[in-house]
Amino acid sequence: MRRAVCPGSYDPATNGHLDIIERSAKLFDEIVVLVGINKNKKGLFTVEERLDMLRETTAGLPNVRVDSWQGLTVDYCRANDIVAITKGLRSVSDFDYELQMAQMNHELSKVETLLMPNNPAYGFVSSSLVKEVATYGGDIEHLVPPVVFERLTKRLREKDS
Ligand code: COD
Repeated sequence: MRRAVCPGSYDPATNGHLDIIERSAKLFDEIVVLVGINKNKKGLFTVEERLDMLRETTAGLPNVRVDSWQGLTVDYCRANDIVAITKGLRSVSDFDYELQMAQMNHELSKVETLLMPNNPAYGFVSSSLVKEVATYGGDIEHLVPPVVFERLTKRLREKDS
């Protein structure tokens, strides 16, 4: 079985993430959507909440599962017999950063990285911009999965009250 991971913070997942997950799922027998735990960065959503939203969002993709990990992505790959990391590329600045990480990860573990050009419909979408726009009442419903829209709206309302 050939497995790959789609790592990210997913705070929260967007339709840009989902596009990369769906396309990755067509290329491998199994995809693990991996939420990276960063103890130094407090997200808007807890890791459990992110996993929950990702589970609901990917429920229709039978070869996709969801997990979390604190540490190097390549260590997760080694421990779980995973041969590749898949990432989306939105811009030249993404490319510079992702290329360096891909080379480091290969050096550390021989795990390959697949860099996929993003769907242009979501080229401007990031978790942080979605949160910022939603905070000021902008419409982001078409940019995120339905469960994310629902929980993001609720979370921002709770923060306001
Ligand atoms: N369209 C297409 N792809 C997208 C979009 C979009 N609109 N938005 C995001 N993506 C893709 C990108 O490939 C991005 O890399 C990935 O989704 C994740 O994005 P985020 O914003 O959720 O996550 P990041 O960039 O904060 O994730 C960082 C990781 C957790 C992947 C990274 O820090 C990591 O691998 N950490 C573990 C420690 C480690 O191994 N470090 C690397 C050492 S070389």
